[in-house]
Amino acid sequence: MKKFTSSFKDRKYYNNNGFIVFKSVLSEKECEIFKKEAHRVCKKNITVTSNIYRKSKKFLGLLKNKKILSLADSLLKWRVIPIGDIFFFSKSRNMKESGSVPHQDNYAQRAEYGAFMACGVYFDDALVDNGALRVYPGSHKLGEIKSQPKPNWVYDKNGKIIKANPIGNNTIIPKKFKNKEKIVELNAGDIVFFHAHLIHYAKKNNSKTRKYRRACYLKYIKNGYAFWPGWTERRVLIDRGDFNPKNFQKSLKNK
Ligand SMILES: O=C(O)CCC(=O)C(=O)O
Repeated sequence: MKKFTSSFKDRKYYNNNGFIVFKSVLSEKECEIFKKEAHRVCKKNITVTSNIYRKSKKFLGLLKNKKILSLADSLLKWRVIPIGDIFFFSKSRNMKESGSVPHQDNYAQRAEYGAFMACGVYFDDALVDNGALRVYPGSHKLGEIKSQPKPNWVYDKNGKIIKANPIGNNTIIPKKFKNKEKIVELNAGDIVFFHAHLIHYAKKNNSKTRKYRRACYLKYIKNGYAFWPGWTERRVLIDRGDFNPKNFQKSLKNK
């Protein structure tokens, strides 16, 4: 069976570039199940949906997926804890979605440099045509960059989300990174980890042939690190469900 841990080479790549792709982590069948589930829980409200795990046990399970957690732990060389997610339908020409603008995720949930990481899980192929993710390799090394934030969502008077604005805080791309943009094309089942300070964005899906670019971004914090949960999404620590108190007792006895 394929081993799902990051190697020394993977860590080196992630530390240098601020992101890394792992191919075929989910099967085609798993992707189909997650797509169906997203449509079931969101019904006709096809827009960017944060914390979809609060509506769905399947997505809660995705945050605790053993392969993803093992890759994440080994990449940061630290136990990571899930704190939330954000699901994108990226439906072609959808009026309720607007893609995203360049941003560093550390504006929406904040933590010490290097303590927080996102994991994009792709359920459809994501190519230039339907708005693949774009990153600025190495930009995470700059730390926090100036931005011009705007609200991510438009609400009705009852507080219900009507549509998503371009997601992100409009990071001002530093001059030396302006021509460094890299398009990360992915296939269904691939995942991409990225550092909380990596500048990234994705254009709106305007494809004539690819109806969706469904992806869920899982958010992880290093165990024991404090974080600010964000005003709108109010992230919380989520139990991974893989802590065995018996093993913990044993490890104390062996000390
Ligand atoms: O896939 C997208 O549309 C962009 C997602 C993104 O930038 C994010 O969740 O931080």
